[in-house]
Amino acid sequence: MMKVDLPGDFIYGAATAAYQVEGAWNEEGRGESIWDSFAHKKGTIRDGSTGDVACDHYHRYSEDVAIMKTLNLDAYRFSISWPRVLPEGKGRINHRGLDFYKKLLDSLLEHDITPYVTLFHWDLPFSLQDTFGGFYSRQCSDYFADYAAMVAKELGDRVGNWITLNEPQDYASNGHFLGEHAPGHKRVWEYLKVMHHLLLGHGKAVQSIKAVRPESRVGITLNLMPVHPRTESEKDKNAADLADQFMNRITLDPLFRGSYPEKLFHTLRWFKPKVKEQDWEYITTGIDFLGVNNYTREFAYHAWYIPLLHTWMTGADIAETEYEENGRQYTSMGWEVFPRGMYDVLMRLKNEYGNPPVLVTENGAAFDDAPPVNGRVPDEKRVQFINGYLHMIARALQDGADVRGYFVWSLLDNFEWSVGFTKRFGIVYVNYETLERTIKDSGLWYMDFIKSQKNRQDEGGEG
Ligand code: IFM
Repeated sequence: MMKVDLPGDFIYGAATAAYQVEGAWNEEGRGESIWDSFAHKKGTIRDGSTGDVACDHYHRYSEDVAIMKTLNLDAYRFSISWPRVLPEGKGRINHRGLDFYKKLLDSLLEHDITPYVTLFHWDLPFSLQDTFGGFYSRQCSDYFADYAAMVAKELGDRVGNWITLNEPQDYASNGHFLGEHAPGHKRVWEYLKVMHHLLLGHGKAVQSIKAVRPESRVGITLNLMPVHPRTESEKDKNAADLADQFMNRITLDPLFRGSYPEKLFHTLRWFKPKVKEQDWEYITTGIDFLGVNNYTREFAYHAWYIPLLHTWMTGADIAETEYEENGRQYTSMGWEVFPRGMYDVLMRLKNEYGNPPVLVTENGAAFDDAPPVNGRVPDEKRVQFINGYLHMIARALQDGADVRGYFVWSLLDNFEWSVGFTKRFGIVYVNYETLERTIKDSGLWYMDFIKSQKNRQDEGGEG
């Protein structure tokens, strides 16, 4: 096990998202989301499952908060289901939905666990999709900002840290380009427009939250990963550069530089969004922290039909099981375990994007866990995974990156989007029949790790 030393004020957390854990999909006034309608359609989810019940976190949140306390977590990142609080996406407020979040927040605060609240983790109110085309329409950015302001007003006495969007690039590409996620569109022409409207919505939301709660800290979470050429050929290098623009710079450049990556916009020039001068004022609104989700790296290669294509396109083809190939370990998503990628992403932010304060808002792995035996779930590979990535975070910190915290994905095994319950990312095992929770060995390891980091600091050994 690699030794990891992190700073005294480093934040240790775990993350989830509403549709993946809450369940209670049609209870107490919740409206329908695009994920409800998508998952209810035959053939969309690998195991035919839905998030109707998921982990039943909606009814079992007290038990889950108690688990977080046992794990010594400082913080919990979760998301608000937009249609639970605004069933039509705008206008009428569902106070019973807000009450759920108030109870969850009160319980966290009583246990001294700091909430980090994501406002949009992909479960768009169905009615906004149906009526306006969702984020394909510019209007949606205003509805998002209004929703953010309403939630900040209602919950801002309990929440100091907001994350506007989770992984906008993933939402736009999987939902509107590949059609693997809700709303299930395979429409290449929607990708850049949806991206732009999401980023615009983010900027407007930062401003609307600050207008209501000036003291709040607001950030955005991006999925970032190194993209390497598959070979050293010029063609593959060009493909890697373009793929990097498609996956990483599509969000980083607008947020931190006030521009879109040129080569990508040239390649997709027929599908460019309408960008107004004023949009940049919103999009570049200062953030208090950047959320980074990193799991793996990508390889890119040239293809004659569209040089943009690379292994990411086969992401639709998620593996059946974990495996090893050429000395490399792959998770059961088929994602290469590549801790060095975390270091590279963090150093890139330092060197190329002004070294923003970073929270690693997601990192973790799906492995083929067996059900508990005598209350134990041995998941050594996940322990190695988390330890390896934390080690790289510590290295990036030593080399000057400004990393403030780490949230493991995920607290619980949960509904993994298009592959349903076939993948387990949790540090806590969930039996989907009984909904019983069992802390896996990785959870016990994380619990001890957090404690030992804090003990070291108490003993004055920090640094
Ligand atoms: O489960 C997802 C999460 O919702 C967003 N980031 C990646 C995770 C693993 O695929």
